Amino acid sequence: MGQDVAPLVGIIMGSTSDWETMHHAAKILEKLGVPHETKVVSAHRTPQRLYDYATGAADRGLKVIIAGAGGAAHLPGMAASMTHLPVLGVPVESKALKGMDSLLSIAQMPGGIPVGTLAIGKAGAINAGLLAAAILATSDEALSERLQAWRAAQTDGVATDPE
Ligand code: RP5
Repeated sequence: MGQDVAPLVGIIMGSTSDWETMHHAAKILEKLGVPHETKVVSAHRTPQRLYDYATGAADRGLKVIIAGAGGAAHLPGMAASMTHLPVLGVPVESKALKGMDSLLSIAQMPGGIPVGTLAIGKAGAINAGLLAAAILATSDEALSERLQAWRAAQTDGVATDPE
């Protein structure tokens, strides 16, 4: 998004290697005209960066955080533990366990600190973007109309015949 627009959604990921998946969240937000930012923030390798990001997110004007990570994916849960903003977790497909490790790490939060967990990989990243937009659209009529138009176009794009 334009540099001069304050981001409403923060997309964070554990590694630059997650961008291949997480850019799908950014792409859908771009399409829907939702200002967002993207950062590499690792729970394991850059814990201080995570602390600073999560504790400062609300004060900087962010409304939703999308966090993608793979393997022992602590990023979404740790981020959620340090902010009251809604956190959407995207399990990135890992090499060893195809993302099942990421999915379970993100989904199995103990009661009290929720993370809205999406599907593994690209579908999860797209849906995290759509869900973030839907959350923001509850108090933004123009965005709500753009989101509804996007969904209607998707519906119109579904063929009736398989070939
Ligand atoms: C996690 O480890 C990241 O979220 C990434 O999915 C995974 C592998 O990271 P790299 O070794 O590719 O940097 O922390």
